[in-house]
Amino acid sequence: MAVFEGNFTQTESLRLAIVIGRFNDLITGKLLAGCQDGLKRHGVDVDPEGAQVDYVWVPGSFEVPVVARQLAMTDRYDAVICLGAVIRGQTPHFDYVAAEVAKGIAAAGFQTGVPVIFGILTADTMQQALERAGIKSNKGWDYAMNALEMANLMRQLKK
Ligand code: INI
Repeated sequence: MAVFEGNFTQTESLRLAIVIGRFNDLITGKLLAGCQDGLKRHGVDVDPEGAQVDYVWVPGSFEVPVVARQLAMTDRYDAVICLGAVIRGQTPHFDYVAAEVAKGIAAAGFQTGVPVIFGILTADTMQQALERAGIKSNKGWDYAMNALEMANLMRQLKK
């Protein structure tokens, strides 16, 4: 028998897609920068003109799942990373958006068999979101690592 675990070192042949919500782009832009930094420092060519990463911008987090599913269905990608920022306001809008995005991203991965990374930051305030998008740490880096680990793991499991 065996133990399977994804690594972060065999990255040169990976193909990734990153879907980014433009809503709260002060935050999502920083998440994207953290994500690219993590990928780059693990050997991934993050240049949009290069062969490894495609980028797709959508209006907001609510639109992320349908695009993530479409990308995953193409069979072109080892993982799809979803980046968004849902920040609680004065209305219940937050709850609707956050719940649907979480369900939709889970469904996109489950239906296609491609790892779809849940990089949607949910926060009560802009300050809280900023702290997780670069002021203290940058969750974008973690999402990059999650994608590399899952992409490598799935390749191992398919052999
Ligand atoms: N989209 C976000 O990504 N974050 C939010 O905090 C947010 N709020 O709170 O409204 C948000 N709304 C837009 C939504 O994602 C859709 O783009 C819009 O409803 C059109 O479908």
